[in-house]
Amino acid sequence: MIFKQEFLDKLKSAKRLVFFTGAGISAESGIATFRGKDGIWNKMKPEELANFNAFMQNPDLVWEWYQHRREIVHKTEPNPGHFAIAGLEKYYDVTVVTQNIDNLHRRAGSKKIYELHGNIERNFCVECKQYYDLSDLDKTEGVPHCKKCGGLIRPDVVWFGEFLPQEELNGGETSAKQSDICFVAGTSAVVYPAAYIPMNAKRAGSYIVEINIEPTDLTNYADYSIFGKSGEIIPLILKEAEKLKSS
Ligand code: BJW
Ligand code: ZN
Repeated sequence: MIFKQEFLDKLKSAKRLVFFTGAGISAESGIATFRGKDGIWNKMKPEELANFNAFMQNPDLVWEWYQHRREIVHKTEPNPGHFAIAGLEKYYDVTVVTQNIDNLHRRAGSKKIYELHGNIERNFCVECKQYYDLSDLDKTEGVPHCKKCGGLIRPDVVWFGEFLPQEELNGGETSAKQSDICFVAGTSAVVYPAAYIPMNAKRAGSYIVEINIEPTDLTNYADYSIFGKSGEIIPLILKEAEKLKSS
């Protein structure tokens, strides 16, 4: 792969990198994306499962859906894309701003991570807000109940119509605005307010590099679009950085 010279120049002078990531970065680990031809939501309507009303109407079904996805996440490993992002920390101040709930960036060794849509390992009581790690919960059939107040326990993820965690959103947005290069990897960039982050980064002067297997809503906005699998492209970027930063 030959990268555009303008991008290589940016990579040489850059100090701060942001990786704004979505489901596509975990696709090569075996986790299905939401949209696109193999997306889980071609088979299941998101509004039926990923919103609070759906949970209250059918908590067992929604809980079982998350349990199923947890099993998949526990069986998978970070892929070369996740590891290369962590590897770039040797040369840059790297911040990951992820829409993913799967923990794979952390497991790959990235240190500074903002999770915009929560984390599938955490849960909380809808009544008293008590937090529960998965290990704190007895394995039950269907949705577990709070040990303090008996309320329903839900995954700590952000559903449609819910606010994003303010500190994560602010932290992610600020890092992206301050970055020299903002990579946008494996996201369709259609879910807001997360999708505003790379746009605001560009307005603040960052150089936007998209990595995706196909064009997205962001492609016209990006300074450079690299079409290919993130698990193949990002390791090549790490190799370039190694050369540039040691020369
Ligand atoms: C590869 C690859 C490989 C594959 N290599 N690439 C402004 C305008 C319009 C609508 C709104 C707006 N503001 C708010 C809204 C409403 C709504 C929204 O955005 N709707 C749009 C869909 C139209 N937003 C919200 O409701 C948000 N909350 C909110 O706004 O609060 C304020 C409010 C409060 C009260 C009332 C009203 C408003 C919350 C959004 C929460 C999103 N939650 C989910 C579920 C999380 C939990 C779970 O996982 O179950 O988050 S939805 C789902 O989409 C998930 C993802 O994080 C998110 C983004 O998806 P992502 O990551 O981009 O995945 P895909 O599948 O879409 O794309 C994968 C990409 O990878 C593709 O492009 C592939 O090509 C690519 N790919 N393999 C590289 N190997
Ligand atoms: Zn409770």
